[in-house]
Amino acid sequence: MKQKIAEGIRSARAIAICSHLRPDADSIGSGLALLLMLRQLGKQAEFINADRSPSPVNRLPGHEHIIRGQIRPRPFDLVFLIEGGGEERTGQKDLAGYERIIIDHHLPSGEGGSGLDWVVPEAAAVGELVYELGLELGAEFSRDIAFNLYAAIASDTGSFKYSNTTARSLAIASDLARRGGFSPFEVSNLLFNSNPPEKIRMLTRVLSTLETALDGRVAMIHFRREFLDRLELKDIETEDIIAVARSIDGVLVLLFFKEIGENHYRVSIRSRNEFSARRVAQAFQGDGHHHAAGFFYRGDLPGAKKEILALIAGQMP
Ligand SMILES: [Mn+2]
Repeated sequence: MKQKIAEGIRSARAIAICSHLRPDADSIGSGLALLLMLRQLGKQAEFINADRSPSPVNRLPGHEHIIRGQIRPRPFDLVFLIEGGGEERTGQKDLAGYERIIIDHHLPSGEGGSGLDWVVPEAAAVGELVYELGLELGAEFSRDIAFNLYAAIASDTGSFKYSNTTARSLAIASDLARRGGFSPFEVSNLLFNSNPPEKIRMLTRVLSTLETALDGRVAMIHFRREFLDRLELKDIETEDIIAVARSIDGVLVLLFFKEIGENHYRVSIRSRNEFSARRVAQAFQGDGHHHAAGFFYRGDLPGAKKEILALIAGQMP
């Protein structure tokens, strides 16, 4: 597949890249690395995103190249969709008529781009796939390209700690650090040691909602919109809050409820071992990976907890 994508790139002149809404370090880092590779090849390439990047993702090298808005009506021969296609995922209102290629490591959820979609669920991050594509294209891994790809992988693996980390992830990361001439700590420092104080205040509020259920095998935390009221934060990046709550010994499932409207929640599920977060999410029309998935829930919080816990209880080993 990557050979075919490389051919597609070689024969295109103008190429757009777009990531998903609420972009993370994998989608932005991978997209920026691809952008820089395409420009290196002399392509007229643009990275166009509907959503603003949260901090610290907006400090990745080259981030200033990203244009906010819609791809339509600009002319492009090829559009890369990083981590999923479809309007709901990308925020792009009109992609029909463009030649599209999805590069993703989530199982496809229906909205394909073209016959050239490249989806590898075994990859820890899209950063690993863009690295492979870079080798195929014969790209020169400049410092910024390598740094962005390393950041993409480091972020999606929680600094190479999560269950998705493979020997391949480590080998790629090592090669990137060597080619890019940066120290891994520079990336860790940017991604993990750059929290504003407000973020830590938010963390204490969310963690104070901690509850456990089903004999300590399920942990639940929630975020209320009013938590933001006295803080200057516009939105929160939740992955590290989730990581703290799911680190509790004996917890197999973590549920994070984020209030996004009146009686409307985005529910993130994280699981360990055999327990499938994805199966729970699918029962509520959501999707994701085996250990990380999510869905939207309409209704009040006590009702949501009751309904979801009943389902989880039925799936516990
Ligand atoms: Mn990812």
